[in-house]
Amino acid sequence: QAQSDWWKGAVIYQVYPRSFQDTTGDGYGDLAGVTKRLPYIASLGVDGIWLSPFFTSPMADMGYDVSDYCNVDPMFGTLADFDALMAEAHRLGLKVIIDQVISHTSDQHPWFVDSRASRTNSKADWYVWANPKPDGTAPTNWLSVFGGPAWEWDGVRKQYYMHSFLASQPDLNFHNPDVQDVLLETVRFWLDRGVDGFRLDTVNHYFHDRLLRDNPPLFDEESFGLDASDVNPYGMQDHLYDKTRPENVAFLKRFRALLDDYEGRATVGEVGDGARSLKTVAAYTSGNDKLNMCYTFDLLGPDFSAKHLRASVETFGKVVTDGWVCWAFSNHDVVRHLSRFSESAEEQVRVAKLAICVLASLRGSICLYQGEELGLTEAELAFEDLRDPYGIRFWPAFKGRDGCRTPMVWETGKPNAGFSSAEKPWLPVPYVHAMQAVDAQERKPDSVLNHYRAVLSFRKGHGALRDGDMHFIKTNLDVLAFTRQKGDEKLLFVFNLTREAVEFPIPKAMRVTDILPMPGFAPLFDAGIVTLEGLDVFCGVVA
Ligand code: TEU
Repeated sequence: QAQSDWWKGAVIYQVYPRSFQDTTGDGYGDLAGVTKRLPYIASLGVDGIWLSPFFTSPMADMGYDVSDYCNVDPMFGTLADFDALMAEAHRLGLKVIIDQVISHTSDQHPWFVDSRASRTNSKADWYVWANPKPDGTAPTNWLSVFGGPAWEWDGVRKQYYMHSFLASQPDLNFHNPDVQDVLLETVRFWLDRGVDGFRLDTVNHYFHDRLLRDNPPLFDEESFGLDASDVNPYGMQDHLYDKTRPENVAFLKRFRALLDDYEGRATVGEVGDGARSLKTVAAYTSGNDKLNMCYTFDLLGPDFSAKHLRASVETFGKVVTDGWVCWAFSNHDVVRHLSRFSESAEEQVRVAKLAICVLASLRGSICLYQGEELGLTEAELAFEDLRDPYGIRFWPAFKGRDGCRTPMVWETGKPNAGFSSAEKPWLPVPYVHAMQAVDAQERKPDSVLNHYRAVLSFRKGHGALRDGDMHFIKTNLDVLAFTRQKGDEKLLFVFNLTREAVEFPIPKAMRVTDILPMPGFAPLFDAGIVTLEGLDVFCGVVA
């Protein structure tokens, strides 16, 4: 594999800096803390990290509301701390991807402060401003992802501005070339500082419909299995405006052209576009001249069935022939997957071990979210503990995203499990998590942590897993069966994701030449039949 293709099939570990390691005792994680823990991350056998935002921010959306793209928020440290992090990561052979949240800024960003001051200033058109409809209501019926209309009235300009997320996160106007230019300058700033790539937040939100057409209402179930009508009193909508239009694609080409001035840099775009995601991902990643890969919400829901996994992965394989996908079961926006996928506390360890086997055998790159390698479950928090504005708004129908953002747990016996010496960190450390801290799991050979290491090393050891072909096998059984193949190496995987045992006959056209047990699993194989227990996996070399 060429060095410049490092991202293709890579395993990327997502760090949420605010909750990773506090070195100052203020109760918030910081960049120096990430640096301190990089040897641990390297010990997992991952290829790199994705750092959630650490830029200057009023933190209305935990840093996804940036007020200075080219600086580090004092909460997280300084640019010098960032440089030290980069140097240590590279010394350890880890790539560093940073989060670029450029679809919107904070309302405290100087650009927006200028833009809102008058209708005639030089940045007047840098954001999406519009007059009310003739009846005095908002310009369109568009909705904010975080609830309510996507428009906020501004008393000074006497106009509305658009916000896809919080009202304190105004959307930039990408139709204005000056906006594109200034954003690409900030991207260059980080390229020059040596970052290996970017995760592009809400990349399908960059452009808006300039014709300001109302959207037809639509119930869209993408919101993490929650009934959308419970979460958002306005319901969800489909967009008339097609996010794969020429202007969207042209900007991604500009972005890529900039990256191509540098060696080995990569992008992963976050595409939460509901049923349209397939088409959007294909359009954004085709032709090797736009994004390198996209990240979708397909595996972030409650469904861990063979049917669902197959439907998602197989259709992406068919449609995104010319691009590359990045899969994840967890991130900082969704309920931790153990809490979504397991049916009882007793089976959690087994589900954790099986889930990483599934993820590690898929065609695509994969993102792990800090703490999943410890088998952490979603933290149960009281309303008083909540910090996520999205959760605070919709509690208790939607409890928000704090339950997956509680601190990493390092040392069982220490206050806050070694995360922070503060009396009260920004979110509490659940007692059950402290019991699962890294130090305790290091000592246990069969811990979830050591299992992750073994599985990631298994993936590394087989080129077919990293970027080989993937073919699903026709079967009437409720199993996820596929082959991965590269060159002479052809591996067969059979996953039983149900709780019932199942017998799977090896297809006639195949011959198992070797059994290659995935770490932690050893189903019976006899006379061409695999007997899988509930929650089990078979892997064999086939000819
Ligand atoms: O998320 C984009 C996104 O669509 C999510 O808002 C998702 O729908 C929501 O979290 C459901 O729980 C990105 C970031 O990952 C998220 O943390 C930010 O809040 C959001 O963008 C706005 O920047």
